[in-house]
Amino acid sequence: LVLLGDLHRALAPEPGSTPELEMHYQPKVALASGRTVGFEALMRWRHPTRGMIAPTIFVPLAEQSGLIHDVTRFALTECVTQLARWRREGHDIPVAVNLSAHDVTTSQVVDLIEQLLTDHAVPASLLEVEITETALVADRSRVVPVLERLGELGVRVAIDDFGIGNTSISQLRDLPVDELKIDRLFVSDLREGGRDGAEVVVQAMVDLAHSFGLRVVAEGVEDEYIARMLRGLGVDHAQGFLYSAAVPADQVPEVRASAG
Ligand code: G
Ligand code: G
Ligand code: MN
Ligand code: NA
Repeated sequence: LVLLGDLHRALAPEPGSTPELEMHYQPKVALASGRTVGFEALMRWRHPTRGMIAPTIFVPLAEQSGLIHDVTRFALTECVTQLARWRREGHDIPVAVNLSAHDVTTSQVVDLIEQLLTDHAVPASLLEVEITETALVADRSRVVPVLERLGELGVRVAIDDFGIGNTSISQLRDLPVDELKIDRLFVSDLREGGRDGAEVVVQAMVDLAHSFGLRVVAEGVEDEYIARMLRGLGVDHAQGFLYSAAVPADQVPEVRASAG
């Protein structure tokens, strides 16, 4: 209850007060070249007395209380503003924003995205959204038209945390998405001495995704051994502590230098 009021305050800060919410950026790296090809934006809450509060705590709280649309608005506004700033500095590099299941059952979020891109003169091709597999299939008849509108705008859509939901192959085929992000559970199974058959599972996901024309991203890549395996399995992009954790925007140039 205390947290809910606090989240409200964090989302609508008094002018001149220290901002509590902030987006951090984790690089996505092309496995073939080792180059940074984009970023995933992850929200951070620096609470004045409780310290850092993880999104796994406050996002569900926001979803239950109806504040999620304000959380999403904050994330999208910050990211589009940052995209515009990077563009001015000569870097056209895509950023992916996580959307909640609650965001994608109506097209309001598409209107917001369209408005932000127009206001900041940012091309839609630089913005991507990530939606969990579970959210995508839970309310398909309402979600699919929203995804189609995003596609018409030119915003790319990724299926997040893929593999832990129960999407059938035909459901996957019919989703208007561009990218599939393999959940880090399957990625960590690939570690040296990891789970038997882990490679076969990831290979099947890669082949399925590629046969539908989707790009494949592996999440939670923590060591070079796993990165090598993923490269061999044909995974396109990777994200994880091997490359960098999520960092504030002003630390991103260093990230790019070390990854490039
Ligand atoms: O970076 P991290 O461990 O803190 O993220 C934990 C979870 O919180 C991830 O599943 C991520 O998708 C989610 N998350 C992070 N930032 C946002 C955000 O801006 N919006 C939403 N809806 N979820 C987010
Ligand atoms: O669910 P989603 O993919 O949106 O969230 C990404 C989450 O994974 C964030 O909490 C982020 O901090 C975390 N993360 C990023 N890289 C790694 C990694 O290499 N290992 C682990 N264990 N977590 C990671
Ligand atoms: Mn994500
Ligand atoms: Na994920």
